[in-house]
Amino acid sequence: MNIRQKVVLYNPAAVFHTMPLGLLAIGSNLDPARFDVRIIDARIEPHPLLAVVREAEDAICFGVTMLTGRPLGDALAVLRAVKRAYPALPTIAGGWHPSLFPVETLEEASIDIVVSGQGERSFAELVERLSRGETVEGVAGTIYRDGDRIVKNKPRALESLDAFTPPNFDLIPVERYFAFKKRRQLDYITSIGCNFRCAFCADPFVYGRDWKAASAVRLGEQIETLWRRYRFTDLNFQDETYFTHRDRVAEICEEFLRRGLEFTWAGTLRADQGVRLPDDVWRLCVQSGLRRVLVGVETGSHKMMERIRKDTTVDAVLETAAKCREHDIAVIFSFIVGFPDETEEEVEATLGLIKTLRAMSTKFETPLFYYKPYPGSSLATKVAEEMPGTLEEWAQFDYVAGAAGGWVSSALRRRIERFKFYNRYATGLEQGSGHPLHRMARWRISNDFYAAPIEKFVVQHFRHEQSLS
Ligand code: B12
Ligand code: SF4
Repeated sequence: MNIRQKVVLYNPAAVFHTMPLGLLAIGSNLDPARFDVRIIDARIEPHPLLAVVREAEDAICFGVTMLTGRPLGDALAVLRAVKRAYPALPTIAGGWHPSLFPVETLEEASIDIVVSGQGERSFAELVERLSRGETVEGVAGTIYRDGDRIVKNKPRALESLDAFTPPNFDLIPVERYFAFKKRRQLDYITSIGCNFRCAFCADPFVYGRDWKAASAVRLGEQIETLWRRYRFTDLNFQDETYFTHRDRVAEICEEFLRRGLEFTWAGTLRADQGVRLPDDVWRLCVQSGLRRVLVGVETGSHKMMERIRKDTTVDAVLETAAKCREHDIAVIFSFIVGFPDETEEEVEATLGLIKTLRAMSTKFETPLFYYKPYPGSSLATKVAEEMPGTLEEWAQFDYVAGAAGGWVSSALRRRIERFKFYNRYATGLEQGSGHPLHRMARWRISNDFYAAPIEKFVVQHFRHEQSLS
């Protein structure tokens, strides 16, 4: 007889096929001898709602991870269906949105418990309680509804990832993710939180500027096991700031090299970290397979960098860019525009920096996003009246279409939209560098001429696609 109790976890629909690392983390920290963890990911499952309702029938709880925006809307639809089918089944919400808004999340009748912040330990304790039919009173890191009351247990301090069982990728069909991604790329996370304080980012609110990481030797062991098992060819580190400790970065590279692991890898880098990284560590990174870094630049204006508390400089961005070019590393420099009170001059400084970076290397990409406010930050308080109030409204909050906030003038919005379009095609990555659209886009960007954007109308008419910016 199977005495393992079933725990069903759901990853809502979203763009891209990044592996569900949050659910893998919490699912892997339940005792496999006692709990049978089923992860259903709407991005790869043909009939996710049916699968959830079928699996949840004999489960002891149902957990959902929630990102703000469309994934939240999908999560709510599934939670409501599960609650309708099994009113007594405890439902748990975790991840970024519930961590930012635990009380508002619990106002939704189909959610019983919220796990705020790092989930491994809180979820394991919670499931223990539920498996014994006990209440969750006193389980740190959780907030729950008790009748009409919302009860907040004390928060849980962040723990090093070394304290947990590493993610068991057998809980998901890894080959199917490879197929959707069209490459044998494994996603992995080596640290949680971030020490910085950027005023537009969710991380400082959720993790209180704390940062905890797995040690290099342990990571080396885990990655070697996974590489031998899945033979991935690329490793995508999803850390907020992978390059936080340069010694750890160097040690991880040495682990990869010492173990003879052969794959490329990518990670997140702040511009100031790039400046501080010694040349021998840059070389070690490249030697161990570094192919690309993601640098959140956000703005080309010094004043705006200060207002958003980025704690770095435009010069640092350019210096890091020069180093990446020297070491032949690809970079995604991501930018944000449309901050409240951002002046035209500041926007122009951002567009100017994008042009400078793009001209430095064909391996540099420069996606541009519109600012979206989150409460708690000094920036968001300036546009408080435009912010959603309820869970339902947050679910409608459209990130993917990338609309500008109501505070951005229509003239500026038009300027940005046209710049984004031509900037994208000017790289030559979309159509190939000899294509007429590419040549036209380069000419427009170089001459700052965006009137009568016929190419834009034509492309948008024939191509309906979803992107994150
Ligand atoms: C991969 C990723 C995505 C993937 C999502 C993959 C998926 N699973 O569906 C994709 C590409 C779709 C995505 C999209 C976006 N993302 Co994103 N993304 C990430 C990223 C880089 C990694 C997430 C991850 O796997 N982390 C590793 C795991 C282990 O951590 P975790 O998910 O937080 O899980 C832990 C806890 O949260 C908790 N937990 C999580 N789920 C659950 C569930 C239960 C039941 C429990 C108990 C606990 C629990 O326990 C876990 C272990 O400790 C994070 C940054 C980061 N490092 O986390 C940003 C991040 C989550 N994204 C962010 C943003 C802003 C976006 C976009 C808006 C980007 C954009 N400009 O367009 C879009 C929005 C999506 C949309 N609305 O459609 C923000 C926060 C967004 C928010 N408030 O929800 C983050 C934090 C980045 C940042 N610092 O700004 N993203
Ligand atoms: S460095 Fe990145 S993760 Fe850290 S607070 Fe700033 S934007 Fe957020």
